[in-house]
Formats: sequence, C-alpha cells, structure tokens
Amino acid sequence: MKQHILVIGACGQIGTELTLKLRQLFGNENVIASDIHPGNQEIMQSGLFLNLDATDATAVKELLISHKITQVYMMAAMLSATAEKIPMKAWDLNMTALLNILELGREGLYNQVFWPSSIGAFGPTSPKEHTPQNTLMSPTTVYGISKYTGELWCQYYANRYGLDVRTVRYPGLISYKAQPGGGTTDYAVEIYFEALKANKYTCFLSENATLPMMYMDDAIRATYTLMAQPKMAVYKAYNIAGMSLNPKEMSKSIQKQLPDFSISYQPDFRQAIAESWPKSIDDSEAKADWNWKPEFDLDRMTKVMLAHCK
Ligand code: AKB
Repeated sequence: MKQHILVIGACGQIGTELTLKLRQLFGNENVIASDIHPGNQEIMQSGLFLNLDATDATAVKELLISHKITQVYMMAAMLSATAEKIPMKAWDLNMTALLNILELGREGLYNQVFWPSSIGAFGPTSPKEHTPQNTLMSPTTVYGISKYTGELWCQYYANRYGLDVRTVRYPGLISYKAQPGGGTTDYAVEIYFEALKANKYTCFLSENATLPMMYMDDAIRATYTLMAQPKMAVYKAYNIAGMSLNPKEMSKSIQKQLPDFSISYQPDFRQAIAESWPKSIDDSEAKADWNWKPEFDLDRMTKVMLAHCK
C-alpha cells in the first residue's frame, strides 16, 4: 500500500534524520514534515513542511484528514534535562501530544503510529547492566515518568482498540545533522563539535558515567525496520542496544584522531539523572522478533562524527 506519512516533531534531532530517510525510502512527496519550528535547509527544501503544534488535537486531526495520512511518527517531546526544570510543561507536552495521536488513531484517522520511548523509562531500581525489556521500571525523572506512562497508554490502545502502535526505547543518540536539545546524553554530541572547535571539552557528566548510546543511523534503521514488520500480536516497547559508553571512553576515541584533545569534568544536576538510568541494555527481544542488529561501534562513529561536524 502507498504510504502517506506524517512526521510530527520533524525538526528535532531524531525527526530531522528520520524525515530525510523516510523521504528517501517512500518519496519526498509522500512524507510531510511538521513541527512548531522550521527545520534545516534539507528538511525544508526536500518536501512539504507544515507548522503544527502537536498538542493541538484539532489541527493534528485536520492535517491527518486533509493529507489522507496512513502512517504517523509522533516525535515531539521534551527531553530529560529540560523536563526537570519545567516538569509540568514537560508532562503536558509529552502526554498531550501522545494522547492526541492515540485518540485520533482510535477514530481510524491513520493505520499505524510510531512513538518513541527511551532508556529514561527505567529507574534506579531497574537492573543496571543488560537491563531486560520487562523489569522493574520506577523512573525518577518527569521525562522517564512520561515515557513509562506513555508505554502503558500505547499498550492500552493496542489491547483495547487494536491500534497498531510501535515503540522502541532509544538510548542516547549521537548525530551531526541536527543538535539534540535538553537531554542528559547531549554531551555525547557536544563533545565532537567542541573537539573540532576548541580541541577541549568540559563535560557535565563524570568520567565514568556509562550510558547506553547509539549512532543515529542505527536508530533510524531500527525505527523504519520495526514499522515495516507485519502487525504484531502484542504491543512491546522494544529495548535496542548500540554501545555502552562513558565520557572517558569517548574522549579516548576522539584522541585517536585528535591526539591533543583534552577533557575535563564538571558534573551538574544531569549526573543524578544519568545515575538513575541503565548502563547497558538487553535487546534480545528486538533481535529475536525483527532481527535487530546495530552496525556502528565507538571508533567508527567517531570517524564519521569528526568528518561531518566540521
Ligand atoms: C535524554 O538524554 O533525555 C534523551 C534520552 C536518553 O532519551 N537523549
């Protein structure tokens, strides 16, 4: 079936690369980018962009109907560090945007929706190493609470209304086309830009703050591969793993290319968020159900990042 795709939150870090990839796969004319802010030149020039507030249910509904949308990627969200500063706004944005789109799915206004969860859905009582997909969650950040609650809502709409909703739990994502904004894992992008600009970086996490991370190409491939699977009998929020990294290991990888690069550490409030999250992720269900396999390791990613962040 020909897809008419809508990406909501298309100009953020993930939305930008996802939209460009979907346009490549399905045709520029079949993938609409929408956001409250315009995006980079590539997004704006490669296809239709529409200004859309994800919390405005009426506007989202009109767009779904007028463009006969079949598939939605609901990427609008506030990330963990910003969310801790304005918890009620974060809750409102993250939950309203999701619930609007789930309700419109229940009304039959599209066939399939992707909604991203995160390793932030886990909490300090979840196992730290090889954190299983199904385990004690109990997140302690408002972002994590919104992600875990969002997973439960997706499961509810899948079970009760048969909605075709799909989810992966993204690790920290590393990319160069669009900057992340307001996340705990943002250091892993900043470090490359600062390495090239100043040959040094002051990190807001401590040197041993190990977290699950992934290069963006792998995350985008996981996303469209999951969406291409036949409808699943049960909703699952899939763990996907790429690498487990800390700032010290990243700096060593950069030093292989830029031997004079130096790093210092000034951990701030984001350190506590990082400490509440897993260090590594067990993604055996994604491997078994849809052959998930990451392609990028740290040094390969560093080479690509340093070549492009210039
Ligand atoms: C964040 O740091 O908030 C995000 C995430 C891990 O979901 N990158």
